[in-house]
Amino acid sequence: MRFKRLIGAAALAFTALAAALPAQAADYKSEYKLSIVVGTNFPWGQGAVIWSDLVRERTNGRINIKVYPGTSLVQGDQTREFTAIRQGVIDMAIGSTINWSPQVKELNLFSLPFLMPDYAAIDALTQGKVGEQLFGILSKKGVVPLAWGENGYRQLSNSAREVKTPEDVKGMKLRVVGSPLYIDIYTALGANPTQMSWADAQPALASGAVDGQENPLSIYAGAKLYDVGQKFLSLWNYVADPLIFVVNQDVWNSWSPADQKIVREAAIEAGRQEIVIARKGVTSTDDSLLKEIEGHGVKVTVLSPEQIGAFAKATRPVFDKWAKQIGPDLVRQAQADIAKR
Ligand code: X2X
Repeated sequence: MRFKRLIGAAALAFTALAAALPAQAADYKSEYKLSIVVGTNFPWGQGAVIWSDLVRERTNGRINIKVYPGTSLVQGDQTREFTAIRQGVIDMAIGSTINWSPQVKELNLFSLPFLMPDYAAIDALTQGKVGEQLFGILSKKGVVPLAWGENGYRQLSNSAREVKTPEDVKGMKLRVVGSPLYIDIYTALGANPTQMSWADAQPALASGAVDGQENPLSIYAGAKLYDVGQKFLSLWNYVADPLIFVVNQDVWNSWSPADQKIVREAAIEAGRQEIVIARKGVTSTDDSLLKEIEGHGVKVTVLSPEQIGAFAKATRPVFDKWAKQIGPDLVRQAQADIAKR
């Protein structure tokens, strides 16, 4: 009897131990869903591939990431991506600040027209105090921010005419992204902006339902927008959207500290590499992507500082209105860090 009880106790203890020991591994999912907006042939998507490959290798497959392009986990509606990450419908993502700005108003900072005149200005924000503050804000919203990447400076294309002055965009029907700030910018310029997802934008451009759009050159070229009549391209660097690597908070908590470290370091490494890829071919020392675009019969217009000044002046009220909503202190910090870059 006593013996039996002993055996019973031992069996119980063993079961408890068995349950406790592999608990951590058992909590791991067989697949982690990583959301991005475009495909893996774009710099953005390459960043996702680099991140997931590094993590898979370094965790010996414990963390197996699958990339879901086209924001397919939210049926292409990229403005719902952030909410889906918080809710755990999406485990991890590399997201554009623009797409998450409806839920995180401070991310509109990067969309303030003509705030960041060059790459050093973008870096001064993402790699400095502003970046830290934004990561702090994200951390309180159910996601763990890990690293910065870049979609790029957004340039304006259209099928109708060369754009050099605000006058030129008057009445133009333009597809814009998911922050109301963009509606304000193009309304201030006298254009006719309409908000739609990237998935809807491409057929709308092809059918001529809209005249133009704005996107980084890597997206313009990767999606072959020159083949859907977008033959006029104005380079004006008016805004740029950084990308942010994040993991859902609960998913993050389910990983061992050692695995968390691997995922974080891999994100930082992938982010660095992705930024290099995103900036390739669009600088004065390497303009190969621009040349490729021109090769498709596109009229590329590089706006002069004076021409850019006219657009900055016309959109200044939008800047001021949104600076208040974003937070005047954060905007002042950004301007100070850009000034001393
Ligand atoms: O929708 C866009 O324009 C894109 C692909 O650049 C973003 O996701 C912000």
